[in-house]
Amino acid sequence: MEPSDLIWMNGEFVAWEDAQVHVLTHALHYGTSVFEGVRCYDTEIGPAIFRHQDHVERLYRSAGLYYMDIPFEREQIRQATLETVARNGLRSCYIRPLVYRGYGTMGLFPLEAQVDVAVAVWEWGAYLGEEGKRAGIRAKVSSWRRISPESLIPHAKAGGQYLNSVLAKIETHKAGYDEAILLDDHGHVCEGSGENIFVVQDGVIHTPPQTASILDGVNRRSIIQIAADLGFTVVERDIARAELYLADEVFLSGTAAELVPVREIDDHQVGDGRPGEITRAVQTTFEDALYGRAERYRDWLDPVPAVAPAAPADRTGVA
Ligand code: PPE
Repeated sequence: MEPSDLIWMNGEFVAWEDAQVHVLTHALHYGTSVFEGVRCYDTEIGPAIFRHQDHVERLYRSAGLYYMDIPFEREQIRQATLETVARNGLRSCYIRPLVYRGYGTMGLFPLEAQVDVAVAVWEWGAYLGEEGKRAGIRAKVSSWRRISPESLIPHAKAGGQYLNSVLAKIETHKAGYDEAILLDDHGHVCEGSGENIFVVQDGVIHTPPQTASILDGVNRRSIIQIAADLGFTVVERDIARAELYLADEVFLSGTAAELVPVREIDDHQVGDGRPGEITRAVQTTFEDALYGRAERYRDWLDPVPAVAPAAPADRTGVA
């Protein structure tokens, strides 16, 4: 990864290499953390964070689902994030807000373990490759099912839950594919290891519903809105595995990945093996929204104020 200069930790800026935790940090042992993945783009109106408030909101909801009280207000986290991007002198970057149970308490009863917060930013290119975004990727349906709502909370973006994605990712990587598609515990199509999924058939866009153990993706919502604005019909419904193979077009969406066409699934070519027309149309408008080229979606951008990069350990004034 590409280190930047400063990381915000519990209200202070610390040097990248000093942003450390104790080995007995609760979250390291039990996965008791929640996080976000957010991106800042060098847009038409300057550096701006895409759907920032929506990500902050989901962070608080994920924390709440695991009974974690974040010791900062939403607006403090938002300001800290804007300042972290600005002070690192970055015009575009990936942003990782992290809330985790810290050092001082061991054992599975976590409510007395302190809750720490960090925001890190760094330059991170196309998650599934530039070529993947352009020409499409090859996916495999994982033998691992997506975490069930009977055991965990698919709607929470929680650290420990990602062991499920990690297993699926390793399996598909070893088998020579670019990405995993997970089914839910009923065998319906759920999502990628770190992306939501869309399936186009006969001109209609389908995506699994909230009840299919998905993470409620911020980009999923953006794509549903953009597709509707472009005049396409979007239907949220259960999708059978075979529909992946029979689809005209399939694509994935996520903050890290952005919008990525899928050209092959389990060695079945999707459509003619090239990104389809609907995928292209939605991708173009989506990227216009990310880069501030589409007036209509300017509300989705949270501009980063100009701040001179500063030395480590300066107080932010928001703690
Ligand atoms: N499902 C999962 C399981 C998921 O992790 C993500 C984001 C999504 C769907 C899409 O959500 P959204 O980004 O709000 O549209 N995955 C994040 C983490 C990736 C990582 O490797 O770390 C991301 O894209 O930032």
